[in-house]
Amino acid sequence: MGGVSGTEAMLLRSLALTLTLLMVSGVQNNVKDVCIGSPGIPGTPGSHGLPGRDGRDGVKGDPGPPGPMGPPGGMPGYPRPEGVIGSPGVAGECGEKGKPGERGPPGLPASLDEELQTTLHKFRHQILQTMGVLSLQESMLVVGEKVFSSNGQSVKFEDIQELCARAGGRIAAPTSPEENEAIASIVKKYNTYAYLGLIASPDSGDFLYMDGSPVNYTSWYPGEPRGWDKEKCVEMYKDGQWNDKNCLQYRLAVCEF
Ligand code: MAN
Ligand code: CA
Repeated sequence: MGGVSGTEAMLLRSLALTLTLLMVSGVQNNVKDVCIGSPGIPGTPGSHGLPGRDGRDGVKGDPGPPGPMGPPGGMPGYPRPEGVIGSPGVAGECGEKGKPGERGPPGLPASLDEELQTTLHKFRHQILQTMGVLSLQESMLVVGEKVFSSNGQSVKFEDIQELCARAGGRIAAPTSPEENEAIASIVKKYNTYAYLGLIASPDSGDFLYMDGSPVNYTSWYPGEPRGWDKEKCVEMYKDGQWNDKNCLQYRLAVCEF
């Protein structure tokens, strides 16, 4: 029995190996390190670790700015609802006058146009009726081509001109003894002097008709005109004689047509 069997030898070798390994790996049970020297220099920092895991989702951000306009050719949108119809606009300016039309077909000679003859007869009859009434009332005096009339009003020279023009005539101006007598009869009837349609020329002082032509007939009262540049108008006395007079008196309005 003094020898070591094979099995025992094997166990012993295993134990020795285990102890050797334990000693080499530095693991020692119940063994306390006892350091005698000064502490060593710290080692160099280790290299960066691996990136960490993604974090959790953040809160929702603000809406971004509108994007650029897309290319043309998109789908048409829905039509908008119709609004109330507005009031019509102001009429435009008149256009230019058109060209005259073509010449019409030839008509009948007036003497053979029965409709025209009937109309003319009717007109003549109506005009004679009207003139008969006005003459009877002494509202009008016919002398040749002219008709004289007054409404009995006395106004200034300029107002007589306006009054006669509005009636379609002009202030009465005698161009003959007959016309002068007709106007004088109206002056007598209303017992009021009348202004005549004559005015002194600003240049010469000569008396002119309202159209600027020189008088071809006069009936001055003896010694008149003598108003020089002060009396530019002409009044008719009741005997039919004339006096130059300022234009601002109230005188009978006698018109001729
Ligand atoms: C007044 C005015 C004049 C006129 C003289 C005549 O002075 O009527 O026009 O010439 O009388 O005496
Ligand atoms: Ca005078």
